[in-house]
Amino acid sequence: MNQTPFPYRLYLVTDEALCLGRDFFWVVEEAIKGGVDIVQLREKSLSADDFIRKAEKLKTICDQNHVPLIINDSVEVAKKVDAQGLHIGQEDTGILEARTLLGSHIPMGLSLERMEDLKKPHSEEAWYYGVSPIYATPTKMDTKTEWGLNGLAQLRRVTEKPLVAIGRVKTENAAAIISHGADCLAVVSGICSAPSPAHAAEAFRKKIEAGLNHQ
Ligand code: TZP
Ligand code: MG
Repeated sequence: MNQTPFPYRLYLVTDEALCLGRDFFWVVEEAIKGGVDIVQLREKSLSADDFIRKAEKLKTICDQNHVPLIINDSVEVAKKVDAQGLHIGQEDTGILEARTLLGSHIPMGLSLERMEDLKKPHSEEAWYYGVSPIYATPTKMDTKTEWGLNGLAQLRRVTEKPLVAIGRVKTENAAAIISHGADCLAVVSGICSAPSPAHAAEAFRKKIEAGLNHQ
């Protein structure tokens, strides 16, 4: 079982297309200034070389700000840039295979789409679970299920792993998601597309505090 601590509360999952034409790295730095404490680089259409270049630059920024950088899906990129973690979904490289390629020092987040995913081989090796999606979202159109608050609360009862909720997480529902058992909120559009990513992150942090007070 992975024992790497997970003290993070606000997880920025990046999508440059949702940054409204603003500089991608500026958006991430503003978000960190506002309270994002972990960042995931999620790229679906870049070439391997461009993905690595972007990851290297982002790693420098994250290192300067003492925030871990997690790479979505790509074992190769995570290895190349010495990322602090890898995030994998149910359809991606398995945890054991990723570990063989990366080494066991790189912790891995795993998306759970339904309760049964918990029983799949090696799911207990994950560093944290992505509760995916908590709500359906236009940012990711290929999801088939939704956990909702009740599903999240049920999951909370059966695992002590850190739970990271993702999918239409907004300041309006943030406190409720935390009070139903999430440890951390993962946000794409709510920060990337906000008029001020820094102010948006600050607002999320306040809601997270409120939610923790009602857990
Ligand atoms: N995985 C499940 S939902 C999602 C991902 C990457 C996208 C969440 O985006 P948003 O804009 O925060 O709803
Ligand atoms: Mg994936």
